[in-house]
Amino acid sequence: MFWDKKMETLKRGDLQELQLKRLKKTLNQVQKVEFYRKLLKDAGVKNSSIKTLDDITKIPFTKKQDLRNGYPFGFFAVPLKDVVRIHTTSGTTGKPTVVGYTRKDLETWSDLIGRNMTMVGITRNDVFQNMVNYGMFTGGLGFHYGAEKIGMTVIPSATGNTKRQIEMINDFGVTTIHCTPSYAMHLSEVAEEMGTELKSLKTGLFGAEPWSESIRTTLEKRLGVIAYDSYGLSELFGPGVAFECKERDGLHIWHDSYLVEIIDPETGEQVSNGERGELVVTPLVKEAMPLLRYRTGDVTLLMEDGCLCRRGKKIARITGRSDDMLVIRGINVFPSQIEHVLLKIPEVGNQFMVYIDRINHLDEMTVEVEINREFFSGELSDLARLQKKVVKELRDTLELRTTVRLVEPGTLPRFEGKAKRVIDRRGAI
Ligand code: DLL
Repeated sequence: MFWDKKMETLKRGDLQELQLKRLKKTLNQVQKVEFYRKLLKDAGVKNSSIKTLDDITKIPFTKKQDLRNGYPFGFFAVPLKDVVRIHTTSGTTGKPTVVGYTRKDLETWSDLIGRNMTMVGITRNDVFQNMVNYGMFTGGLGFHYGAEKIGMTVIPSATGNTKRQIEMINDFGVTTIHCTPSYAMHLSEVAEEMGTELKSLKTGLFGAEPWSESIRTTLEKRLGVIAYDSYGLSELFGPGVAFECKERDGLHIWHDSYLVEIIDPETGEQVSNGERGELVVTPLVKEAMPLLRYRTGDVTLLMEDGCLCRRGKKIARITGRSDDMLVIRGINVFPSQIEHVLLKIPEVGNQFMVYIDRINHLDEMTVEVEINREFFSGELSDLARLQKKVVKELRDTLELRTTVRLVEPGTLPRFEGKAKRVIDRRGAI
């Protein structure tokens, strides 16, 4: 029911025609936003300037910082009364990035997720446990409504209480799970400790953070699932932007809904075919918050045409980011956020280091920070209190549990050039 065969197997010429038509519509829609009216005017781009898809390079990029500057609703192209849902994306200093959806956007988004799931053979006969955060994170409600649209039996279990999650999988005969790959690893270990086999499971949908082929092999073996990679970002609705098909060799990006470019992050020029670079996307079907040439910060490449499933363009797995954003257990973190939190606590200095490790398959973040003797006696009980305070402040801002180590003043590295305060020891993906 959800295989949109016509859209997904469009011939090149027909696809380009559709994309151009939708790009022009998007160009009209964005002009309801002051930022875009100015951006286009300054760049001398008029509606008539876009005659072919290649003309898109005349339009300047939109960056995450632009969206931040528009906080909260500066990028909405419809009146607030027509916005029926808001999500926010973590990973910014101070205020988050806000994304909005009209009723039609929610339909479009659910359809895309429905298409993803159908592509890998999931049907209304499947029982689906959605083990991700159901709050402002787009992974929860996004997958929930996509799954309901197909008619699956949906269990909105959200995160936490892993033993209970495992019991539900067994008791309800769950066939399909969705979570971050790190949580899936944890789940598999807890199941092993409990000495239980997750016999009903068939399919695992994993995403929201980078993961590797070796993790896939381990997850498939331990959980007894076929594991698929799911990619998306809040600014482009959320999950559902690109997804693996049964071949599991690259992710199909829904080319009728997203116009894709790969650029050199330094020069902003498009790279040659097959070369790695930053993914830039112009969504073609968004109503509440249309965007032009959005720089995702994610590094990938466009793969050769010709997947066995006959669906169109694929991108390779995301191998990293071109900016300094970290994705830790699916949560986006900018080092500047950590700095921001520490600067507000006078008992610690402004020298800090961040270490990211993968321990038992889960990302762990450790923050080392120098104490400030001026404000702080150094009593042991005070140290313990201060340590707890820093953990709490970091958790409140980042929504992430961290380990905090307080160290003597003057012991952390100082930098002559660009500071390198983040050491990511998770290894190459
Ligand atoms: O992570 C949306 C999502 C939810 C995708 C559930 C898949 C599953 P944000 O919180 O806005 O949205 O974070 C988006 O996460 O720019 C990537 O850097 C990273 N990311 C998402 N999916 C993948 C993936 C959701 N499959 C940011 N592989 C993106 C690697 C991913 N990185």
